[in-house]
Amino acid sequence: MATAVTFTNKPEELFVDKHVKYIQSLDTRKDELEYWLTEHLRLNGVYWGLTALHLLGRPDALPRDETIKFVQSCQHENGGFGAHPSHDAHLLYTLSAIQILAMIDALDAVDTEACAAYVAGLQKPSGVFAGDEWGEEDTRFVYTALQTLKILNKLDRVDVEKAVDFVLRCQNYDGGFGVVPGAESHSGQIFTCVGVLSMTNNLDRMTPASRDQLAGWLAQRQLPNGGLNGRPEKLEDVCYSWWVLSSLAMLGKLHWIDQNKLVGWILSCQDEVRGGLADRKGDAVDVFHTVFGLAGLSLVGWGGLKEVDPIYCMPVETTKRLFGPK
Ligand code: GRG
Repeated sequence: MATAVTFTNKPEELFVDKHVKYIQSLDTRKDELEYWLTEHLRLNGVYWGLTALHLLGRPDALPRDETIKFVQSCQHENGGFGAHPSHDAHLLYTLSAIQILAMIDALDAVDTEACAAYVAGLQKPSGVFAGDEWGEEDTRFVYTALQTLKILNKLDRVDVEKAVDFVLRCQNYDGGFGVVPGAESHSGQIFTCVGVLSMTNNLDRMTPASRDQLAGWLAQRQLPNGGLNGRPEKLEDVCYSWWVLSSLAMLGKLHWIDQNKLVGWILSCQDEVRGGLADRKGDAVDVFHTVFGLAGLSLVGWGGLKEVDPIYCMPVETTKRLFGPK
Protein backbone atom coordinates (compact mmCIF):
# COMPACT_ATOMS: atom_id res chain seq x y z
CA MET A 1 0.00 0.00 0.00
CA ALA A 2 1.04 3.67 -0.31
CA THR A 3 3.64 4.59 2.27
CA ALA A 4 3.83 7.79 4.31
CA VAL A 5 5.08 10.80 2.39
CA THR A 6 7.67 13.34 3.49
CA PHE A 7 7.42 16.90 2.19
CA THR A 8 9.54 19.91 3.03
CA ASN A 9 8.01 23.33 3.46
CA LYS A 10 9.84 25.04 0.61
CA PRO A 11 12.35 22.88 -1.26
CA GLU A 12 14.40 24.78 -3.81
CA GLU A 13 16.06 21.65 -5.01
CA LEU A 14 15.03 18.96 -7.44
CA PHE A 15 15.85 15.58 -5.87
CA VAL A 16 17.07 13.94 -9.07
CA ASP A 17 18.65 10.79 -7.59
CA LYS A 18 15.65 10.18 -5.34
CA HIS A 19 13.27 10.44 -8.30
CA VAL A 20 15.39 8.01 -10.33
CA LYS A 21 15.39 5.49 -7.46
CA TYR A 22 11.65 5.93 -6.94
CA ILE A 23 10.94 5.12 -10.60
CA GLN A 24 13.34 2.17 -10.57
CA SER A 25 11.59 0.81 -7.48
CA LEU A 26 8.15 0.73 -9.09
CA ASP A 27 8.57 -2.63 -10.79
CA THR A 28 9.95 -4.29 -7.66
CA ARG A 29 6.92 -3.65 -5.43
CA LYS A 30 5.12 -6.85 -6.35
CA ASP A 31 4.19 -7.58 -2.74
CA GLU A 32 2.09 -4.39 -2.60
CA LEU A 33 -1.63 -4.32 -3.43
CA GLU A 34 -1.16 -1.04 -5.32
CA TYR A 35 1.10 -2.79 -7.85
CA TRP A 36 -1.67 -5.22 -8.80
CA LEU A 37 -4.40 -2.60 -8.68
CA THR A 38 -2.56 -0.61 -11.36
CA GLU A 39 -2.02 -3.50 -13.80
CA HIS A 40 -4.54 -1.90 -16.19
CA LEU A 41 -2.14 1.07 -16.52
CA ARG A 42 1.15 -0.86 -16.70
CA LEU A 43 2.19 0.12 -20.24
CA ASN A 44 1.26 3.77 -19.59
CA GLY A 45 3.28 3.50 -16.36
CA VAL A 46 6.37 2.32 -18.22
CA TYR A 47 5.99 5.26 -20.66
CA TRP A 48 5.58 7.75 -17.79
CA GLY A 49 8.57 6.32 -15.90
CA LEU A 50 10.83 6.11 -18.93
CA THR A 51 9.97 9.66 -20.05
CA ALA A 52 10.73 10.93 -16.55
CA LEU A 53 14.08 9.11 -16.54
CA HIS A 54 14.99 10.58 -19.93
CA LEU A 55 14.16 14.10 -18.69
CA LEU A 56 16.23 13.44 -15.54
CA GLY A 57 19.19 12.55 -17.79
CA ARG A 58 19.10 8.84 -16.82
CA PRO A 59 17.67 7.14 -19.94
CA ASP A 60 19.42 3.84 -19.15
CA ALA A 61 18.04 3.45 -15.63
CA LEU A 62 15.53 0.81 -16.77
CA PRO A 63 16.76 -2.44 -18.43
CA ARG A 64 16.33 -1.95 -22.23
CA ASP A 65 15.92 -5.64 -23.16
CA GLU A 66 13.29 -6.30 -20.51
CA THR A 67 11.41 -3.18 -21.55
CA ILE A 68 11.33 -4.31 -25.19
CA LYS A 69 10.19 -7.81 -24.21
CA PHE A 70 7.38 -6.41 -22.08
CA VAL A 71 6.15 -4.13 -24.88
CA GLN A 72 6.28 -7.03 -27.35
CA SER A 73 4.24 -9.18 -24.97
CA CYS A 74 1.47 -6.54 -24.95
CA GLN A 75 0.89 -6.53 -28.74
CA HIS A 76 -2.26 -8.33 -29.88
CA GLU A 77 -2.89 -10.15 -33.14
CA ASN A 78 -5.00 -7.17 -34.26
CA GLY A 79 -1.85 -5.00 -34.07
CA GLY A 80 -2.92 -2.90 -31.09
CA PHE A 81 -1.41 -3.01 -27.58
CA GLY A 82 -3.02 -3.73 -24.21
CA ALA A 83 -1.83 -2.31 -20.88
CA HIS A 84 -0.57 -5.77 -19.94
CA PRO A 85 -0.37 -9.06 -21.88
CA SER A 86 -3.74 -10.18 -20.54
CA HIS A 87 -5.56 -6.91 -21.33
CA ASP A 88 -7.47 -5.86 -24.48
CA ALA A 89 -5.88 -3.55 -27.03
CA HIS A 90 -6.67 0.19 -26.79
CA LEU A 91 -5.27 3.32 -28.43
CA LEU A 92 -4.13 4.71 -25.06
CA TYR A 93 -1.70 1.79 -24.59
CA THR A 94 -0.84 1.56 -28.27
CA LEU A 95 0.59 5.09 -28.21
CA SER A 96 2.50 4.37 -24.99
CA ALA A 97 4.02 1.22 -26.55
CA ILE A 98 5.17 3.11 -29.62
CA GLN A 99 6.50 6.05 -27.58
CA ILE A 100 8.50 3.68 -25.34
CA LEU A 101 10.05 1.98 -28.36
CA ALA A 102 10.71 5.34 -30.03
CA MET A 103 12.57 6.61 -26.95
CA ILE A 104 14.82 3.55 -26.81
CA ASP A 105 15.19 3.37 -30.60
CA ALA A 106 13.56 -0.08 -30.92
CA LEU A 107 10.55 0.46 -33.19
CA ASP A 108 11.59 -2.52 -35.30
CA ALA A 109 10.92 -4.86 -32.34
CA VAL A 110 7.15 -4.97 -33.04
CA ASP A 111 4.83 -5.38 -36.03
CA THR A 112 4.38 -1.72 -37.02
CA GLU A 113 2.29 -2.53 -40.14
CA ALA A 114 -0.30 -4.35 -38.02
CA CYS A 115 -0.19 -1.53 -35.49
CA ALA A 116 -0.91 1.11 -38.15
CA ALA A 117 -3.78 -1.00 -39.53
CA TYR A 118 -5.26 -1.30 -36.01
CA VAL A 119 -5.11 2.48 -35.52
CA ALA A 120 -6.49 3.28 -38.98
CA GLY A 121 -9.41 0.87 -38.41
CA LEU A 122 -10.60 3.01 -35.49
CA GLN A 123 -11.27 6.20 -37.49
CA LYS A 124 -14.97 7.05 -37.88
CA PRO A 125 -16.69 8.85 -40.80
CA SER A 126 -16.78 12.12 -38.77
CA GLY A 127 -12.95 12.07 -38.58
CA VAL A 128 -12.84 11.20 -34.85
CA PHE A 129 -11.24 7.98 -33.56
CA ALA A 130 -12.74 5.42 -31.19
CA GLY A 131 -10.41 4.31 -28.40
CA ASP A 132 -11.00 0.61 -29.13
CA GLU A 133 -13.48 -1.82 -30.63
CA TRP A 134 -16.14 -0.77 -28.07
CA GLY A 135 -16.41 2.64 -29.66
CA GLU A 136 -15.96 5.46 -27.09
CA GLU A 137 -15.08 8.59 -29.13
CA ASP A 138 -12.96 11.39 -27.72
CA THR A 139 -10.39 13.99 -28.82
CA ARG A 140 -7.83 12.02 -26.73
CA PHE A 141 -8.09 9.24 -29.28
CA VAL A 142 -7.57 11.59 -32.23
CA TYR A 143 -4.30 12.66 -30.59
CA THR A 144 -3.16 9.15 -29.67
CA ALA A 145 -4.00 7.80 -33.15
CA LEU A 146 -2.22 10.59 -35.03
CA GLN A 147 0.86 10.62 -32.81
CA THR A 148 1.20 6.82 -33.14
CA LEU A 149 0.97 7.00 -36.92
CA LYS A 150 3.27 10.01 -37.10
CA ILE A 151 6.00 8.16 -35.17
CA LEU A 152 5.54 5.16 -37.50
CA ASN A 153 5.63 7.50 -40.52
CA LYS A 154 2.24 6.11 -41.60
CA LEU A 155 -0.08 9.12 -41.30
CA ASP A 156 -1.18 8.45 -44.88
CA ARG A 157 -3.23 5.48 -43.58
CA VAL A 158 -5.93 7.85 -42.21
CA ASP A 159 -7.87 10.95 -43.24
CA VAL A 160 -5.86 13.61 -41.40
CA GLU A 161 -7.93 16.49 -42.79
CA LYS A 162 -11.17 15.01 -41.45
CA ALA A 163 -9.52 14.40 -38.06
CA VAL A 164 -8.37 18.03 -37.94
CA ASP A 165 -11.84 19.27 -38.95
CA PHE A 166 -13.33 17.20 -36.11
CA VAL A 167 -10.91 18.72 -33.60
CA LEU A 168 -11.73 22.24 -34.78
CA ARG A 169 -15.43 21.52 -34.24
CA CYS A 170 -14.61 20.80 -30.56
CA GLN A 171 -13.53 24.40 -29.87
CA ASN A 172 -15.91 26.26 -27.57
CA TYR A 173 -17.04 29.89 -27.30
CA ASP A 174 -14.59 30.36 -24.36
CA GLY A 175 -11.63 29.38 -26.58
CA GLY A 176 -11.07 25.95 -25.01
CA PHE A 177 -11.71 22.45 -26.37
CA GLY A 178 -13.69 19.50 -25.01
CA VAL A 179 -13.94 15.73 -25.65
CA VAL A 180 -16.50 16.07 -28.46
CA PRO A 181 -18.25 19.09 -30.08
CA GLY A 182 -20.20 21.02 -27.41
CA ALA A 183 -18.44 19.40 -24.42
CA GLU A 184 -16.97 21.49 -21.59
CA SER A 185 -13.47 22.95 -22.08
CA HIS A 186 -10.80 21.07 -20.13
CA SER A 187 -7.02 21.59 -20.23
CA GLY A 188 -6.35 17.88 -20.82
CA GLN A 189 -8.51 17.96 -23.91
CA ILE A 190 -6.99 21.28 -24.96
CA PHE A 191 -3.56 19.61 -24.93
CA THR A 192 -4.82 16.85 -27.24
CA CYS A 193 -6.52 19.27 -29.66
CA VAL A 194 -3.70 21.81 -29.82
CA GLY A 195 -1.33 18.81 -30.10
CA VAL A 196 -3.22 17.47 -33.13
CA LEU A 197 -3.23 20.89 -34.79
CA SER A 198 0.50 21.32 -34.05
CA MET A 199 1.69 17.88 -35.17
CA THR A 200 -0.21 18.24 -38.45
CA ASN A 201 0.92 21.87 -39.00
CA ASN A 202 -2.64 23.18 -38.72
CA LEU A 203 -2.35 25.58 -35.77
CA ASP A 204 -3.04 28.45 -38.18
CA ARG A 205 -6.55 27.02 -38.80
CA MET A 206 -7.31 28.90 -35.54
CA THR A 207 -7.31 32.69 -36.02
CA PRO A 208 -4.72 34.71 -34.03
CA ALA A 209 -7.60 36.12 -31.95
CA SER A 210 -8.87 32.63 -31.18
CA ARG A 211 -5.36 31.45 -30.22
CA ASP A 212 -5.04 34.45 -27.87
CA GLN A 213 -8.45 33.73 -26.34
CA LEU A 214 -7.38 30.13 -25.71
CA ALA A 215 -4.03 31.23 -24.22
CA GLY A 216 -5.91 33.66 -21.97
CA TRP A 217 -8.18 30.84 -20.74
CA LEU A 218 -5.12 28.67 -20.07
CA ALA A 219 -3.27 31.47 -18.23
CA GLN A 220 -6.29 31.88 -15.95
CA ARG A 221 -5.69 28.34 -14.72
CA GLN A 222 -2.92 29.64 -12.42
CA LEU A 223 -4.08 30.01 -8.80
CA PRO A 224 -2.63 32.42 -6.21
CA ASN A 225 -0.35 29.66 -4.78
CA GLY A 226 1.27 29.25 -8.24
CA GLY A 227 -0.26 25.84 -9.10
CA LEU A 228 -2.50 25.25 -12.12
CA ASN A 229 -5.99 23.77 -12.29
CA GLY A 230 -7.57 22.03 -15.29
CA ARG A 231 -10.75 24.14 -15.54
CA PRO A 232 -12.45 26.95 -13.62
CA GLU A 233 -13.35 26.44 -9.94
CA LYS A 234 -11.24 23.26 -9.61
CA LEU A 235 -8.27 22.42 -7.42
CA GLU A 236 -4.68 22.79 -8.63
CA ASP A 237 -2.89 19.57 -9.58
CA VAL A 238 0.73 18.93 -10.62
CA CYS A 239 -0.37 17.16 -13.82
CA TYR A 240 -1.77 20.44 -15.18
CA SER A 241 1.79 21.73 -15.10
CA TRP A 242 1.95 19.61 -18.25
CA TRP A 243 -1.51 19.86 -19.87
CA VAL A 244 -1.76 23.64 -19.45
CA LEU A 245 1.90 24.55 -19.91
CA SER A 246 2.51 22.39 -23.00
CA SER A 247 -0.58 23.94 -24.62
CA LEU A 248 0.73 27.43 -23.86
CA ALA A 249 4.14 26.40 -25.22
CA MET A 250 2.59 25.17 -28.49
CA LEU A 251 0.77 28.52 -28.74
CA GLY A 252 4.04 30.41 -28.05
CA LYS A 253 2.59 31.93 -24.86
CA LEU A 254 4.51 30.26 -22.02
CA HIS A 255 5.31 33.70 -20.62
CA TRP A 256 1.61 34.36 -19.93
CA ILE A 257 1.89 32.61 -16.56
CA ASP A 258 4.16 33.27 -13.56
CA GLN A 259 6.77 30.55 -14.14
CA ASN A 260 8.72 31.18 -10.90
CA LYS A 261 5.62 30.72 -8.79
CA LEU A 262 4.73 27.55 -10.65
CA VAL A 263 8.24 26.09 -10.21
CA GLY A 264 8.14 26.72 -6.45
CA TRP A 265 4.74 25.05 -6.23
CA ILE A 266 5.78 21.97 -8.27
CA LEU A 267 8.95 21.52 -6.16
CA SER A 268 6.88 21.62 -2.98
CA CYS A 269 5.05 18.50 -4.20
CA GLN A 270 8.20 16.31 -4.14
CA ASP A 271 8.74 13.55 -1.60
CA GLU A 272 12.27 14.49 -0.68
CA VAL A 273 12.95 11.23 1.18
CA ARG A 274 11.56 8.54 -1.11
CA GLY A 275 11.40 10.53 -4.36
CA GLY A 276 8.47 11.10 -6.73
CA LEU A 277 5.92 13.90 -6.99
CA ALA A 278 2.31 13.99 -5.77
CA ASP A 279 -0.75 15.72 -7.28
CA ARG A 280 -0.34 18.32 -4.53
CA LYS A 281 1.66 18.74 -1.36
CA GLY A 282 0.79 16.21 1.34
CA ASP A 283 -0.61 13.50 -0.93
CA ALA A 284 1.07 10.21 -1.88
CA VAL A 285 3.39 10.32 -4.90
CA ASP A 286 2.80 8.36 -8.12
CA VAL A 287 4.56 8.02 -11.47
CA PHE A 288 1.84 9.92 -13.41
CA HIS A 289 2.33 13.09 -11.35
CA THR A 290 6.08 12.54 -11.26
CA VAL A 291 6.47 12.65 -15.04
CA PHE A 292 4.07 15.53 -15.61
CA GLY A 293 5.62 17.61 -12.82
CA LEU A 294 9.09 17.04 -14.25
CA ALA A 295 7.87 17.72 -17.80
CA GLY A 296 6.39 21.03 -16.61
CA LEU A 297 9.72 21.98 -15.01
CA SER A 298 11.48 21.03 -18.24
CA LEU A 299 9.17 23.25 -20.31
CA VAL A 300 10.19 26.30 -18.29
CA GLY A 301 13.85 25.27 -18.58
CA TRP A 302 14.31 24.63 -14.86
CA GLY A 303 16.86 22.53 -13.02
CA GLY A 304 19.08 21.13 -15.74
CA LEU A 305 16.39 18.76 -16.97
CA LYS A 306 16.51 17.54 -20.57
CA GLU A 307 14.25 19.45 -22.94
CA VAL A 308 10.77 17.98 -23.46
CA ASP A 309 8.81 18.34 -26.70
CA PRO A 310 5.46 20.06 -25.90
CA ILE A 311 3.66 18.35 -28.79
CA TYR A 312 4.72 14.73 -28.19
CA CYS A 313 5.65 14.61 -24.47
CA MET A 314 8.93 12.89 -25.24
CA PRO A 315 12.48 14.24 -25.00
CA VAL A 316 13.38 16.64 -27.83
CA GLU A 317 16.34 14.33 -28.47
CA THR A 318 13.85 11.62 -29.51
CA THR A 319 11.55 13.82 -31.59
CA LYS A 320 14.55 15.33 -33.42
CA ARG A 321 15.75 11.83 -34.28
CA LEU A 322 12.26 10.87 -35.49
CA PHE A 323 11.12 14.02 -37.28
CA GLY A 324 14.27 16.12 -37.76
CA PRO A 325 14.87 19.58 -36.24
CA LYS A 326 11.85 21.99 -36.15
C1 GRG B 1 1.33 11.41 -24.65
C2 GRG B 1 1.11 12.90 -22.65
C3 GRG B 1 0.45 12.03 -23.64
C4 GRG B 1 -0.90 11.87 -23.60
C5 GRG B 1 -1.69 11.02 -24.51
C6 GRG B 1 -4.47 10.36 -23.06
C7 GRG B 1 -3.95 11.64 -23.58
C8 GRG B 1 -3.06 11.63 -24.78
C9 GRG B 1 -4.24 12.81 -22.99
C10 GRG B 1 -5.11 12.93 -21.80
C11 GRG B 1 -5.49 14.36 -21.62
C12 GRG B 1 -6.35 14.54 -20.40
C13 GRG B 1 -7.80 14.39 -20.56
C14 GRG B 1 -5.77 14.87 -19.23
C15 GRG B 1 -6.48 15.15 -17.97
C16 GRG B 1 -6.31 14.04 -17.00
C17 GRG B 1 -6.98 14.36 -15.70
C18 GRG B 1 -6.18 14.71 -14.54
C19 GRG B 1 -8.32 14.33 -15.62
C20 GRG B 1 -9.01 14.61 -14.38
O1 GRG B 1 -10.23 15.13 -14.70
P1 GRG B 1 -11.20 15.51 -13.49
O2 GRG B 1 -12.46 16.02 -14.03
O3 GRG B 1 -10.29 16.59 -12.82
O4 GRG B 1 -11.28 14.39 -12.52
P2 GRG B 1 -10.51 18.11 -12.46
O5 GRG B 1 -9.11 18.59 -12.20
O6 GRG B 1 -11.14 18.79 -13.63
O7 GRG B 1 -11.33 18.09 -11.24
